[in-house]
Amino acid sequence: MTVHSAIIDGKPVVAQSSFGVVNPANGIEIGRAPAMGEEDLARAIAAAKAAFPAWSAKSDDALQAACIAVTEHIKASAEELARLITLEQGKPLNGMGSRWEMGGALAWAGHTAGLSLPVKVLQDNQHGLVELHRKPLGVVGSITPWNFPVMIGIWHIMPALRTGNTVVIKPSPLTPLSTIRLVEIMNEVLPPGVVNVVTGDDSGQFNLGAAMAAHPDVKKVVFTGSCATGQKVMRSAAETIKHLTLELGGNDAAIVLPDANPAEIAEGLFWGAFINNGQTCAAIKRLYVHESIHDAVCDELVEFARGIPVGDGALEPTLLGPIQNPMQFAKVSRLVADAKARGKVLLGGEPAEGLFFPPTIIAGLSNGDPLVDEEQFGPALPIIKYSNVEDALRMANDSEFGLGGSVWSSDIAAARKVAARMECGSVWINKHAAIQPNAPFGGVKGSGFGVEFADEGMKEYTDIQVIFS
Ligand code: TXE
Repeated sequence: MTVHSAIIDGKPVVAQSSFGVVNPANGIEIGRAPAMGEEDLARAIAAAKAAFPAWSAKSDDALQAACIAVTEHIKASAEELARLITLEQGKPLNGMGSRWEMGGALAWAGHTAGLSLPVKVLQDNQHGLVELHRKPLGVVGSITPWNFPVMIGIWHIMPALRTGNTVVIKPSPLTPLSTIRLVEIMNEVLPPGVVNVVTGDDSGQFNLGAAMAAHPDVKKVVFTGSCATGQKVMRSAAETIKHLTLELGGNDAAIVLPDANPAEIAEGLFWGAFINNGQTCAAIKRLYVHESIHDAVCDELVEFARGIPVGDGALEPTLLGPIQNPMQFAKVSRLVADAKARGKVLLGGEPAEGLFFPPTIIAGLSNGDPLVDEEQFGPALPIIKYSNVEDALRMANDSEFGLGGSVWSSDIAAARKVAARMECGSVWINKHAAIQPNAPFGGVKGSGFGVEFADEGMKEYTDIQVIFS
């Protein structure tokens, strides 16, 4: 079995041991990644640190040109990367799958390359000139999850590079191969050491992510993953007072107002919930529907969901693949088994073969039921009936999370008023999870802090220096 090499200082690196990466569609090992230790991590961070002075000294135009070149170079390998994502992540090539993920990755890379944080003049008068400069931080540590390995890697790496930082990325042990390949491709056009990748399997005493978050030469950690691990990152980073961006879990609520048109919104609701099999930080994870249209919305949603082909993501017609890993499969199975005893299964409800779990829709649930309160992060949607909007808002906001939310209505002005009262970082009207590179994205409450994307996201990779003259 091929052992893929990590990339440190522009060179391929293997470790003494390796770990297997499995295709979730069939359980077959598709490759191995290096199980790296403390010395490998130290080398990667040292390489990024050594590359920093020259990279950060580049002019803004030169950084921009380099980021455009990186984007163009990735574009040439988009199909290869999409196929690798499908192999290790399980998502389909088509639909909102790996080709879509690569489209997103390129859109974000291109947009970020085009941004700029010029010097801002705060004052220029007889009392003097006061300028606000944005300075890169140094080595940025990126820790990514398994749901969108390449797109989230791009979200972390590109703003760091654009602002003059260097990077060490550590992908999830479940999906390391597409990140390794991404970094390999980037290294074909970047100076050595500017972007490095290290891999480890989170087993045993040594945890690569934790060590990265504690390392004194890493000046910032950008982390996307679970709340529990985010807390650990925060603790590890405290000793060295690192900058942090934490994009943690979510339990997004969607509120369907009484004037919504069930037939018109069914498709948007379905993909808002089942995008990437529900394994998406900002997906609909609780659906609140007004009693007057509850049954019609359930019927339309189930009707739409019945037509979705589930299978091996490598087959062109597939639109939903397997759950990515056994831990997640067990979590979804547990929550669905519990919900079946409490509510009414409208669709699915029984695990299929291997890691396949059919789209599952369960009505008759309420806040307090585990499938409603916990982040299921899988293809199982709870529906909660409500009778007045105040109740719906109270239930939607009664969560430790605050990533995204949505309101569905034929009256946009009314929907905007409800949206403004939701406690979350992004609210969409008549759509969900429709993130875009020119709008900042981040969570409130337990979903983390700091934003990604747009100027606001780039600023998080800089320190402010004010020069008074
Ligand atoms: O995440 P982890 P897991 C949620 C989802 C899922 C749960 C667990 O609910 O069921 O998280 O998934 C690295 N210090 N999300 O276990 O552990 C790890 O190697 C630093 C939501 O996969 O958070 C991986 O690279 N890093 C989420 C990354 O952290 C550590 C996406 C994320 O893994 C570490 C994924 C440590 N001590 C899961 N231990 C989203 N926001 O979209 C592990 N890691």
